[in-house]
Amino acid sequence: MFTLWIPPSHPRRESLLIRERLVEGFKRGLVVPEGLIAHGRGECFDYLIGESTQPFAHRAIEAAIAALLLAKHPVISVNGNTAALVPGEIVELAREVNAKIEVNLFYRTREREEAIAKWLREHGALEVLGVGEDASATIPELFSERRRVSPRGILIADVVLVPLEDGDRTEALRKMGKTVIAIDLNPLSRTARAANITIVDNVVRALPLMVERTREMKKASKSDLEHILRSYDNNKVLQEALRHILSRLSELSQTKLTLL
Ligand code: PTJ
Repeated sequence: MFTLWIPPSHPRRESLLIRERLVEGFKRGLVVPEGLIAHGRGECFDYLIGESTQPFAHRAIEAAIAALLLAKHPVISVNGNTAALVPGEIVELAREVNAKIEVNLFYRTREREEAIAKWLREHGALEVLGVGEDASATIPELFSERRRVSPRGILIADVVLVPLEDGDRTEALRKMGKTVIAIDLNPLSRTARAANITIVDNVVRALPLMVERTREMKKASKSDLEHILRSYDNNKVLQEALRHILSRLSELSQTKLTLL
């Protein structure tokens, strides 16, 4: 496999390995070609952020976990890219917060639904919703294939975690009164701006962190979790993400950039 050819000392090794996971996911029929393009867009923003989890993302993660732990029917929505990048962490997080896992695809085909569900089961999922006849309910005002959801999952969910989403669905879910948590490297995307809580970070960093933080936060009282949620301001978090990019670029623009 190509990954064997990336030397340990390669300065972009991590990033190349993540790419390889997506290419593998593409070959397995989990990821669509458009998903590879979407990843490239994400990589660009990750460069701007500095490829590390920033304080604004930590705050959003904390609020997201509070929302998931307080929820009656939490659901983690999974698309091709997320399944390829963090399958084990999705299963672990679902277990920690007692959430359902539902496959929800923009480019929906029965083959992909089943391939993703099988992949998640191989990573420990006991139940995966949203496959075949199970996706029998519809989200009003949504015309993409994402409108089809499970009546036992997203339809009745009060909190939905949507890593790597499209803005339309986030808005439609909000109109249905659901709390939407997005993970999106682009703080300017419609998803990022429409969600209740936006974690501006790479899913490969955010998901493992969420699992770790959930284990700690499960010990907190209900009123502490409610306080975290009440004092969270997504607009401030998005503004901070942009200010972080601005100051980073401003600092970089005054340093020596050439390598040799
Ligand atoms: O698997 P499907 O059929 O549901 O299709 C999935 C894709 C991703 C193709 C579909 O949802 C899509 O077209 O998404 P968009 O509109 O391109 O949005 C993807 C968003 O995710 C963009 O804002 C990217 O910046 C962001 N993104 C890409 N990779 C990552 C990411 N955010 C966090 N972590 C990443 N690794």
